[in-house]
Amino acid sequence: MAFDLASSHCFQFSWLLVLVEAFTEFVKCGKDKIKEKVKLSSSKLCSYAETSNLLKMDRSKNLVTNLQPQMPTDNINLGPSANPNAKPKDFDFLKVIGKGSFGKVLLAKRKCDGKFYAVKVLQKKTILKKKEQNHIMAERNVLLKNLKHPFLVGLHYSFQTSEKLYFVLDYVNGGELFFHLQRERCFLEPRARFYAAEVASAIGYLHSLNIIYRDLKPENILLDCQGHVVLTDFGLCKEGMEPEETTSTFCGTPEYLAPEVLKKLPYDRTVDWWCLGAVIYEMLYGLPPFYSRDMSQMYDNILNKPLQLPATKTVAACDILQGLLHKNQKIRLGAKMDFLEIRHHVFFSPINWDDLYHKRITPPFNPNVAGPGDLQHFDPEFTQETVPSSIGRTPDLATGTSSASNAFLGFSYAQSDENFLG
Ligand code: ISQ
Repeated sequence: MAFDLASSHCFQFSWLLVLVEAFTEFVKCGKDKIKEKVKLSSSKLCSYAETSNLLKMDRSKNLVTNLQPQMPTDNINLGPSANPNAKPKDFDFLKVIGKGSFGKVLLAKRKCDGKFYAVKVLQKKTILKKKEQNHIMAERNVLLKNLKHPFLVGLHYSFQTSEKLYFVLDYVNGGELFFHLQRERCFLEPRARFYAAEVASAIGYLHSLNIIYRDLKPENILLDCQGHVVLTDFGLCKEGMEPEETTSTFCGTPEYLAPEVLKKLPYDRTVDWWCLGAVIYEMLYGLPPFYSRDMSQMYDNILNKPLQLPATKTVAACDILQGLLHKNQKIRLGAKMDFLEIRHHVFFSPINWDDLYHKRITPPFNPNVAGPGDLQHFDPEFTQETVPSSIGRTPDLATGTSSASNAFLGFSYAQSDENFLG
């Protein structure tokens, strides 16, 4: 009998987190350690009346208290986005439209209704091999939080086979902000302000849920068909960060690494405001701040070189860049009041934030896409790649009892059916 948390209104995200944590630990440390963890987790869980009921239900099914290595993974549906009936065969996979930290994003057409989606496909094995399962767990947990914001990519549902994870996302075809920026070298201030405000609004929302985005860069900022910003790639989001907390896990893109991240010091949500500063800087000046072709020189610049702002921009623009790109995270703009400080900065004074949120501001640039199948704004480097080679040819195990499979409980589970791999 299926254990369907998604349809239970007792569903608590904290409950899910503890389970996921436990299973991750299982793969990493083996059975003994996980039993300990589950014991601990159970007592934590029992403080919630509703989850306590769920736990009792689990006990009768040996799902939580009697973890065995052979535990089946094909009948657990933990999250609101998991679709137990979905399978790869539901889609025609057409093109590679992006490469993320853990996998690829494919343009896919759903056979039943002809709708286009961006399907993010992640290899469980790769993730485990890279010992990055915690990160992908973070991605999944973040996605399972049912995030909804006008400038965050929408997740329709998720599913898995024994080898892969699939996230069915909105297909956004206005192109990467980076793609447009490269074509135009730099943007004028009003255009940069508009994108920066939509990005800041999405980051503010994530922060309000204790999620740090961490990997803000132009490649992760897409435009929709109208020209509004859509942030993608939650693979590196760090969740569950209370305002005072920090983390020292290294993640990010070299150009936009904040000094504290480079130094592997603990960092907090102000890292996202540094990245916003880096994006604004690149939009206005055409290159990342502290840029050097020599990577080690650039690292040194980020750590030691004072920010230089050629006086071709307004005082407001220079001031927000100085504030966001402060090497000391304690005095960086956003360190005290987070998003509030950013929205009240004079650089954003022309922005009506309520209008912005409701997409009542006409975007400064219309990507002019012909339709959902229009790939003109995607880098040919991706779009010319054929699907078969890009998602790998490894056979998918049918049993789902490997440690790779066990590590990804929480997705709906479909029998292997990946003939499209060729
Ligand atoms: C949605 N549409 C186009 C490209 C994408 C890349 C990553 C995630 C979602 C996407």
